[in-house]
Amino acid sequence: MERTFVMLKPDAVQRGLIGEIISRFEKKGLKIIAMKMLKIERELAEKHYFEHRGKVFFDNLINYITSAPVVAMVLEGKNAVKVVRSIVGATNPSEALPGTIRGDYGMDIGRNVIHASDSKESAEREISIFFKPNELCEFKRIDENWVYE
Ligand code: D4T
Repeated sequence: MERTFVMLKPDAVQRGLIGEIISRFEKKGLKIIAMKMLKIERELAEKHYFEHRGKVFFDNLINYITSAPVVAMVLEGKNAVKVVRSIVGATNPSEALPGTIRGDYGMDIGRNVIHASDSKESAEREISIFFKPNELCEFKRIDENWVYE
């Protein structure tokens, strides 16, 4: 089983999309093993997006992500990183396919609703930034034998 990090961005929270988005992951069969709502401090935002430091959109990205609360979570499942990225859709919502979260709920790259880790390594790094090890819950979901062969 693999773990990935997902964050519902301030626009998702402000637009009342938390439940809709979480339910897509639950129905798919992904297991939520950690979740919290928080207002991201600038320092944390800059750490999370360190790879974009110096780019033209960096300041706007940090202002946006720190502007209102977010919902951070860890999802677990077979090939979770890849599966979640495909549910999330392309970075730019105007190019994201209908049926994906960004394709269904977004219009602008600077308001793209959700973040999901793009590799196993990023997932591990991002999970450790947002969660302490004892905040990750190990449990068996009752439907696991019906989700997996
Ligand atoms: P995140 O990291 O938010 O899940 O997005 P992606 O993984 O899909 O895309 P990314 O890292 O390339 O971009 C991070 C973040 O920056 C915003 N952005 C990106 C932007 O405002 N303008 C741009 O030109 C790009 C490339 C959107 C997502």
